[in-house]
Amino acid sequence: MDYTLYLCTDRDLMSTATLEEAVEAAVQGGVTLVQLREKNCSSREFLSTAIRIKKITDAHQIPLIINDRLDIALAVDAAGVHIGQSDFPADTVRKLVGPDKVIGVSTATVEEAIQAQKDGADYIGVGAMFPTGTKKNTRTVTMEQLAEIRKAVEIPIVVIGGINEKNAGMFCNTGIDGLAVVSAIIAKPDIAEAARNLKNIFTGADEK
Ligand code: TZP
Ligand code: MG
Repeated sequence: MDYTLYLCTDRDLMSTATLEEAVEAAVQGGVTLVQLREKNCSSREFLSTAIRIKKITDAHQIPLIINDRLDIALAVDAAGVHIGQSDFPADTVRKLVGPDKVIGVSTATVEEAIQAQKDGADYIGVGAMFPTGTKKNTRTVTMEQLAEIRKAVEIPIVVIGGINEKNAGMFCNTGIDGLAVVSAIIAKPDIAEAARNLKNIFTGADEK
């Protein structure tokens, strides 16, 4: 898995008419992983969206992760599922999805990160690193706490929450594996360009 640039979708924020267009553009721009995050739709709609988005990610050989819903992840044979601290614990999810699916867990403390790793998570999302309007009731993680979490676990870490072109460079030498981004990609008028810029900043490709 390449965690370098992880797009989490949000149809309320996308600059395009359809989610398919947004995901296609983001993939063109170099996103390495896509998480389908649907907060306000029926199970049936979530399923049909997942089927449509997976056609795009499959065509580009990009893994698709489903937010919250392991049943949908299994139904569409997604690469994995991403769960939060109020969802089923990762060890329970692991029993249900088997050894091959990727499990990501949202964490904001060293304790949660260690627990996620112990429970069989493949990666953790750490944040919110910065204020964000995309999700309500986030907990804040400082750069110092991130460094503690990095020391405490071996599994890959993606940072999330308010990541944009201005602050992405702060993560270059932190030992983390990638940037997870919603609005700074999907809400931009040119989604592909936004993805390309963020990836270049994080990988150091735009350093002279
Ligand atoms: N989890 C923690 S912060 C957040 C999620 C899903 C939202 C991140 O969105 P943005 O637009 O990249 O700040
Ligand atoms: Mg969740």
